[in-house]
Amino acid sequence: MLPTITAFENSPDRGAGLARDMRVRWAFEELGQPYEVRLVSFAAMKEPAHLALHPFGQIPTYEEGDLVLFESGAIVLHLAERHSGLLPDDANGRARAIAWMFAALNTVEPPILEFANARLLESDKPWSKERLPLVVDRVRNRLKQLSDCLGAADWLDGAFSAGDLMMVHGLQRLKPSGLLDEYPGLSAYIARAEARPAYKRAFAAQLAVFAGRTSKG
Ligand code: GTB
Repeated sequence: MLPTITAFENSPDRGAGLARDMRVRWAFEELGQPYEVRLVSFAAMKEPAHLALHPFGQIPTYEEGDLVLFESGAIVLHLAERHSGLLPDDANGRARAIAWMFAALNTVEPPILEFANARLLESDKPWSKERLPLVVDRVRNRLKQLSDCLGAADWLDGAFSAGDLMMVHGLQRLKPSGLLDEYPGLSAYIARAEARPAYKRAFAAQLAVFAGRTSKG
């Protein structure tokens, strides 16, 4: 039995690759491991069968035999630990790559999500205009720090790792805002990641879900 992940049946991003199944698909592709996808509707995600896999009723989930996982970071780490290709062999390099995964999830992504929510969900609030610049400043601060840290390197710490995978996918959420244009080093970093054959395969697979829906009308 192949491992099975869940993904949106009808992703609100219309196949832009921003939903978090994309991270897991990308990891599978980098590691050369086959997988299956079960598509779930928004309603099904809140049903007991899915809640038994994911306590918060979200995607992605991961099932492999007796093992059920949720949280994209935990799933990518699980895959990276079991197959070679996304974590360095040496113990210290491995620990640093995992630290970058946590940095992506805990330090860089939160202000990005706060910004996305402020734009999407709070723009009609009377206080929104006053708050938004503060939220944008927090994003800019992190992008500057990350850009300085990356410098002229291709990847965050040596070879491409699960840390880069998680970081790039978090940063991509900013694309529509234009903020990334202020950091050419980060834009080039994202472009390098998107040029990877594994990324392209994963992107095409999730886009096919959206294309399949639209061709059915
Ligand atoms: N911390 C969890 C993880 O990393 O796995 C977060 C999982 C999560 O946020 N899942 C979202 C979900 O299931 C989909 S990816 N939401 C449904 C719900 O909560 O009811 C987040 C996402 C959604 C949509 C876009 N988009 O349209 O651009 C981008 C990202």
